[in-house]
Amino acid sequence: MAIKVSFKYYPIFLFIVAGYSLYAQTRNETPNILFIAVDDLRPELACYGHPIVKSPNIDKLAETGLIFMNAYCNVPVCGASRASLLTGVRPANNRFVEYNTYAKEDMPEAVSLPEHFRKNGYHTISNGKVFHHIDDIPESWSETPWNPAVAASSYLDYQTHENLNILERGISRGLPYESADVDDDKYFDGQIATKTITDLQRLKEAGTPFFLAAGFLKPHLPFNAPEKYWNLYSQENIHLPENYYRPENAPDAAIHNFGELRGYYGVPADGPVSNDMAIKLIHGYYACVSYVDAQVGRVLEELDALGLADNTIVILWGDHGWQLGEHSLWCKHANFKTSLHSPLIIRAPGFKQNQISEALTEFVDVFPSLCDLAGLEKLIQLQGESFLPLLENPDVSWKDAVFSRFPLGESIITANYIYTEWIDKKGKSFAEMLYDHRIDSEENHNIANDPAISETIINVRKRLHENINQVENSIN
Ligand SMILES: [Ca+2]
Repeated sequence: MAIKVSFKYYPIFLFIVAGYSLYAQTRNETPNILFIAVDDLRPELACYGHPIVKSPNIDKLAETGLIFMNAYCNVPVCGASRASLLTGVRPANNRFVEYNTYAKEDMPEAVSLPEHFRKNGYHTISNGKVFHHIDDIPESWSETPWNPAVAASSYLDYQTHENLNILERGISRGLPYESADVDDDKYFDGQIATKTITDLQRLKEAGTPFFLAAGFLKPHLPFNAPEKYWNLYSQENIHLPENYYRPENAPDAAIHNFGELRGYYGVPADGPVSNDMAIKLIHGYYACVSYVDAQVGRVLEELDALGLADNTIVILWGDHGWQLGEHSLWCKHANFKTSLHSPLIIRAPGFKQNQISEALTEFVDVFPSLCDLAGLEKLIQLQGESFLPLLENPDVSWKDAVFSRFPLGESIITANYIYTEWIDKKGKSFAEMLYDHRIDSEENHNIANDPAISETIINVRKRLHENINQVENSIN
């Protein structure tokens, strides 16, 4: 596999790796990894500047670590994004494309991130949704992966009579949300937190280094959460996005019919959802974010209580963004920033607290970064760059661009622009869009056809195609 690696940051990188290795040797400890994935979580968090959402526990993690303000997923759909992040390999035309991707099928030779740690003496555990499929790359785990949704043969997890009655009528899905007066552990994510806490206690006793993954299932649809989290928000403070419309000059390829949402009871088969339902969807998303935040808090509290926090790297990520009505869209599967921009927060022992980085990072960077932090060899398959230098100095000069794709749309994100070109299977370009984030951060005006910026288009397209060629050429 021929991967072209940029050595632009190599000297500073070597310096930091040497420094960190010395630090690790001084401590004579191998860091544990607490790996927290949150399904469909976009940066709808107070620590990312959201004015309403209550996320005190993830905010606290950010305050004690480093928050990446400009992290992007490499493909905005569950299975493919997870397969890419967990192998450190970029998605391509025929690799990591769909929601139901199996990493082991698309890339049988790949070694997964937890597998690499396991082979280096770590005890690795998978709770909840980590890979999209619980049996993907089974060599990853020291214990049989556990997911309460798989055990229940359903991710729906409804608790209210209203939704259970809908299912009893033979309808495959209930409403896209519910508020139930139940304890946290009645829903799956509470159970995932409880299992993870029990594992932490067990791992503390065992004393071996661990890679413990907790994959929370919300805020994925349906937006089911205990009532107390709905009650954190007053519906009168929840509004449709200002750009609840299709962007000016956006190509048809940019817009989809949010089929994932339409599978739920009460959602019209075509056309927009009612404004009442739109507000409830946003309210439900917020409630689920706060519910998951509380579960993350329970796990982090236990990490502290057990005295493990000082020697455990904590990383939290959402697998892609989500459209909460922006551009008239719901769900993911789009090439707008709202579908690609994702939370990424890391806390590593020995590094400064309360750090904020505006650097462009992408999910393929996670695997090599954790290798560096744990002092493990970086595998030749890895296509991202370790962001260890950003932990040392969040303002260091960094990547000039990151890349995402779905499914025929190839996107490049730079400091100023996001550009997407749709290319059919024969290599023919058939649509494009460009937004200038300096003057149009919400991406409401596609200016790809504006002659005044034709030179910009040429430059970003050239850079995008360099990456596409590099990725496609990396496939055996
Ligand atoms: Ca997802």
